[in-house]
Amino acid sequence: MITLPKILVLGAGESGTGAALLAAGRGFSVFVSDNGLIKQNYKDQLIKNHIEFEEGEHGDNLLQDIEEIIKSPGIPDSVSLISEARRRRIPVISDIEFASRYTEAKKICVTGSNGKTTTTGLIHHMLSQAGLNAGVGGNIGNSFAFEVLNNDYDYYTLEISSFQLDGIEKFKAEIAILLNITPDHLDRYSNDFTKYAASKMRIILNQKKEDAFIWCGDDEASREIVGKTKLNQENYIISLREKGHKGAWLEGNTLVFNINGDKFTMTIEELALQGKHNIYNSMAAGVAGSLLGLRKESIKESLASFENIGHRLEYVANIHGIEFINDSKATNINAAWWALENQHKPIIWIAGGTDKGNDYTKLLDVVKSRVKALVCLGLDNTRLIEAFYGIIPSITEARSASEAVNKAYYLASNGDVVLLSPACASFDLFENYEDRGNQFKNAVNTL
Ligand code: UMA
Repeated sequence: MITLPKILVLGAGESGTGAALLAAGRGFSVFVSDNGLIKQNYKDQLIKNHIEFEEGEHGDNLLQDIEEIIKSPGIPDSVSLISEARRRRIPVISDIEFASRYTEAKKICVTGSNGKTTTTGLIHHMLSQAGLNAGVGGNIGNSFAFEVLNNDYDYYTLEISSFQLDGIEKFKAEIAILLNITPDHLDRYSNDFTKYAASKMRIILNQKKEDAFIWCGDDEASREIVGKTKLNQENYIISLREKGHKGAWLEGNTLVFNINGDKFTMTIEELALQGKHNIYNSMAAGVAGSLLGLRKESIKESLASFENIGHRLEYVANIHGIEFINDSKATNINAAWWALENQHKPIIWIAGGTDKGNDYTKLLDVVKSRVKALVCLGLDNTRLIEAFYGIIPSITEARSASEAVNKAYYLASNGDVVLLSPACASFDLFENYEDRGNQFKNAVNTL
């Protein structure tokens, strides 16, 4: 009998638990170590799958007999266990590296400091609309490991963070997208922007001639690092300033896609997602769709129909460093959980409305870790206040969208996000969720 190597999984969150389950399912002997308390839903899955774990510490002798470590992306390289593993030459990989070994699917991988969630969603929408057997995950939603464990897709659109890219060896994106690079997470990169940029650039690692790299020619930092890199693969530029290259550009109000001699156009008014940043996101998605051989009409329809999910994690504005997001369509607990989970900045949360018997305890973990203030936007906010009293440091009430926006703006600081994600229906104060979302957007735009 072949004995498979023993794997140590560090961290038992979304990525670690997914990787542990996948590894165990493939016959590896797995041990999971988390130096914090493991969330109940992940712990339940480890127990159910008979995977050994420890929590509250990374114990002694953890590295004994270990042949590979799968490190969760949130764990910095500086922890002593990782330094020791490197000294002993034990490979340390990320969950996306591990998961990629167990799927033949084509991977469309999106990275960048801003816009990756939207672009990932847009591409996934496009692939699904075209009838492809396609999944989505990575830095949003389910980890790639969980996806590979539970599904058998032909295509994956993956949002990928720099932390995940730091732990790849053979992982390859068939289509790699780099949207932009602006300073973020610099604490993990010795406050050195060039190190962070180099990490983002690993999105093209292992790409071959037949693979594609889509990047933004208008982004200075991307230009600089791409300029210093020898590209083996085809590269496609998205730009609002330059024209005539392979990729996409703007002529007046018309987007021109030019992929290997094949051209098609659509106006920016037709795009579902408005705003300059969304032109880049739509360009990147359209180029990717075209490279995958989707019909032009299908690509255009998808870029136009993505508005079906308007009021769903819709970016509204950035005012004095405070981002405003309209997620009015989140009328239940699950939707609000998703929205809260996907914010990476401190949240001023606007929630409430017609409560449909919500079980707010399901939000406690994510709220505790991310929400700094709650603005209750409903006629009767009693249940919401009871659920989060003593948990969220600041709770206040509002009876209109503009009052809620003004109060949230007052509570927010530079670097925060104001998120309208109500977890409740809108009928107490608004006609419907669209009306609530529109009133929210109007109030933000008049700040
Ligand atoms: N832990 C240890 N040892 C340590 C430090 C932490 O065991 O020294 C444990 C914690 O106690 C915790 C676990 O590690 O239980 C958490 O690991 P993690 O922080 O990597 O979180 P996951 O739940 O595995 O989520 C990660 C990504 N998180 C980070 O990169 C911080 C998720 O991106 C991603 O969706 C998920 O994997 C699936 O791939 C989140 C994120 O904030 C949304 N990403 C950053 C961003 O987008 O800006 C990069």
